[in-house]
Amino acid sequence: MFTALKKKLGLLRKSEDGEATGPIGEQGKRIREEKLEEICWDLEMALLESDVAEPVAETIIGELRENLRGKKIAKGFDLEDEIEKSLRASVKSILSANTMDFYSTVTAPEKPVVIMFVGINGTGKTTVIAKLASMLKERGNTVVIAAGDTFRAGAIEQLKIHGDALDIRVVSHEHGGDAAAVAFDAVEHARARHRDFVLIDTAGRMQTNSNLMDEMKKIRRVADPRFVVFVGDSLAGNDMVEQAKSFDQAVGIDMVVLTKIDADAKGGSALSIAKTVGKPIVFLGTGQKYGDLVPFDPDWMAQRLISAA
Ligand SMILES: Nc1nc2c(ncn2[C@@H]2O[C@H](COP(=O)(O)OP(=O)(O)OP(=O)(O)O)[C@@H](O)[C@H]2O)c(=O)[nH]1
Ligand SMILES: [Mg+2]
Repeated sequence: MFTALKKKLGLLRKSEDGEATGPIGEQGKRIREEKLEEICWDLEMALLESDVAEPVAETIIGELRENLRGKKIAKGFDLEDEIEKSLRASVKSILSANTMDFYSTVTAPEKPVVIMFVGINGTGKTTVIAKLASMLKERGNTVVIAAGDTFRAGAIEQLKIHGDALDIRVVSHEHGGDAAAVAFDAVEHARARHRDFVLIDTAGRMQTNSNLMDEMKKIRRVADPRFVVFVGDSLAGNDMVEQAKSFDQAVGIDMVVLTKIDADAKGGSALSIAKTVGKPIVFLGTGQKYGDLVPFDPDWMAQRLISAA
């Protein structure tokens, strides 16, 4: 991840001996001001290339500038190490600002706990629901899934395949039916049978499509979920921030799952979401199998973003 940043850091190491861009400064002194600015500029560009939103990149580089400015070039001073340390600390602090333990948050005495999943098309909502249903079941919970995507051809079938594989009840109506009614039925079904959780799947929709956004609001009104989870595709980069904000405005999101982390070479979306949307990231999707859903860990993510630079 952060491929562009890693490349820049690699180039810096080469230029530390002064070949390409001039030396960083004399031993015992501080880093030359022009050199410091050049480094900060380069790294800020690299962060932006890695899908880090502008204000977030500015914060990180601002902290780096302050840290480097105070450093004396002692014997054995390793600029790249200093930069890495500073970047990792900034990234970790951003990622740690708003965390939430999913299981302790969603565990409630009143059953069922209803959780609705929203997001634009193809981000991985249905897959996340299947993964989560599998996890909850493994933890001894009972789960009902609502096939609330009555819009896309094949969506109900897709969920039923998961339901069969996991031996979990999927409540569905016919294709084209009223999604809110499906969600309502699933909640009633779960209530009557004292099930622990209802996971409501919804159709993917662009945040700009007001009809579909209204339909989503209706599902929320009718099913009255305890939590709304925004599922974002990490490959969408900064677009995801806008999506999350729009969905939050429309239905109020409580938490975020970031998917396709395994395919994302840039990695900035986690930072951008954590800093600008203000909702905790609870899980990362790291593949297509049921087990590929890991609780979000700021340390792990900071390490993955910055190390091996
Ligand atoms: N590599 C990878 N692929 C994923 C991940 N999560 C989901 N996918 C894949 O992304 C594609 C879309 O996933 P879905 O779960 O159908 O997405 P959706 O948001 O329900 O899509 P719509 O209902 O059409 O809006 C599928 O091919 C999934 O296997 C992930 O974490 N990593
Ligand atoms: Mg789906």
